[in-house]
Amino acid sequence: MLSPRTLELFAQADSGTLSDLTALRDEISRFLMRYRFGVAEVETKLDILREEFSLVDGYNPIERISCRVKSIESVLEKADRKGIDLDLDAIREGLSDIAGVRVVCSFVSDVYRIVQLLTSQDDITVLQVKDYIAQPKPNGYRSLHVILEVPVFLSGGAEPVRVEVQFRTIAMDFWASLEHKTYYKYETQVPQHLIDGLTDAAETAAHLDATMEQLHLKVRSYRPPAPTIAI
Ligand code: 0O2
Repeated sequence: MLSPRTLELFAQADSGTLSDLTALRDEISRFLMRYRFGVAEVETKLDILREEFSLVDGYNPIERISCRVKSIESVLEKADRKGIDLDLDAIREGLSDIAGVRVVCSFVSDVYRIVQLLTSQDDITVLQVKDYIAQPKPNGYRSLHVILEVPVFLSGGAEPVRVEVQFRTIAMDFWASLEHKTYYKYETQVPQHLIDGLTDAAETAAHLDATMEQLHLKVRSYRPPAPTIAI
């Protein structure tokens, strides 16, 4: 739905301006389309791993996968904030999180296993790894971020597309979503007691992850005793 202001601008524009706007719209659509395809490629790879694990292992290490491509408004806002030229080539080079995939795993060991299985695939190029699980941020944020390139096969040939994949456990995801909501609500003026509370909660979540993993290993290695036969 176009806003009244946009409709007014359209009414005032001459035919040259209108065709420039149409060309710009098409260019932006093509720009974002590649990222949608890149996300779909990564999601398919993760779905295949998830399904194979469920069938072969009877155990699913991936709890959920979510994907998003930033809106053009948010791409332009971030490029502007980072001092990147508002030119699509410069933005493609300068921003690594236009396409994003988030993978939530049950346990920390699953995170590393899935990262390894995904990033060792032949057509994936890893550009950067930030391991905030091994080295959490000072506020307690934990996740493992991989910036990778995946080829997207278009009519003109293969094109590498950059995708940021965030891997975390359920507990890390729970924490990150509350922390994000807190900052959104207080708009950076978060009271110190809430900041401290979140940092403590991140430690509690990490402790829960470790305890749950130990219990999970015990349950997986448990073999029920053979039934005794009464004579
Ligand atoms: P959104 O809307 O989730 O995409 P960058 O700002 O990405 O250019 P930076 O800060 O070095 O560079 O990237 P980093 O550390 O890899 O973090 C990028 C993303 O990780 C963020 O994206 C968040 O999604 C997540 N993240 C990082 N730190 C925190 C944190 O302290 N709390 C929470 N809740 N999430 C975090 P965006 O662009 O901020 O947002």
